[in-house]
Amino acid sequence: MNLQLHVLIDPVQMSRESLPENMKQMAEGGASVIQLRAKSATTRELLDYGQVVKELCQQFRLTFIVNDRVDIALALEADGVHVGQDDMPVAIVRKLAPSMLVGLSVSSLQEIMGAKNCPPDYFGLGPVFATLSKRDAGEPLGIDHTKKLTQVANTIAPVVAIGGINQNNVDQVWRVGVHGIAVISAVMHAPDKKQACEELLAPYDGQ
Ligand code: TZP
Ligand code: MG
Repeated sequence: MNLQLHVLIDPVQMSRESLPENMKQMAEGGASVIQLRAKSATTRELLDYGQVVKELCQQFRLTFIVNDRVDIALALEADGVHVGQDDMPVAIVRKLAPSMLVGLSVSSLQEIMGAKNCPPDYFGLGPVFATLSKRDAGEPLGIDHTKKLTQVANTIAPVVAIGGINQNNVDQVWRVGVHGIAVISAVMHAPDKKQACEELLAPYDGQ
């Protein structure tokens, strides 16, 4: 699975009408995963918007992951689901959705070690830097701590870094040995989504 660049999208920041062009641009720019993360959407909105996202992911060969909601991921036949520490445990997701990729958010050594017995397919580790996109994201880890946690976490599951990552600081993030990065604002706020993705991937040396 290509974990390099996850873009998290929602119907507020990316209207349904704009999805075809925006997702085409993101795919051309090198995005590999689209995660549907819509905290304020109703179940029906998630299903309707998610169906469009899913079809475009198939068209542009992007991996489609749903945040939080195993039921929505199953209903949409998504490629995966991303859960947090307060969501359904990975072991239960595996039982309900055995063929689905599972991502798990972690932000401490304790949370990383807690995943050892039933590892996810990848970790979402962060927030690396301060972020305005998630109110309860907690204190930024900073680059040095991110590096230490990444080294441990990578022995359990590949790490995807998240939180405040943008075109100006992404080179530091790639240098700590992560397998991928996940962003919201660095792509949502960029007028040219293809260029935004290309710039995030430019310092990646494939190590
Ligand atoms: N989890 C940790 S930080 C974050 C999430 C979902 C938000 C990332 O958004 P941004 O705009 O890339 O900082
Ligand atoms: Mg969650």
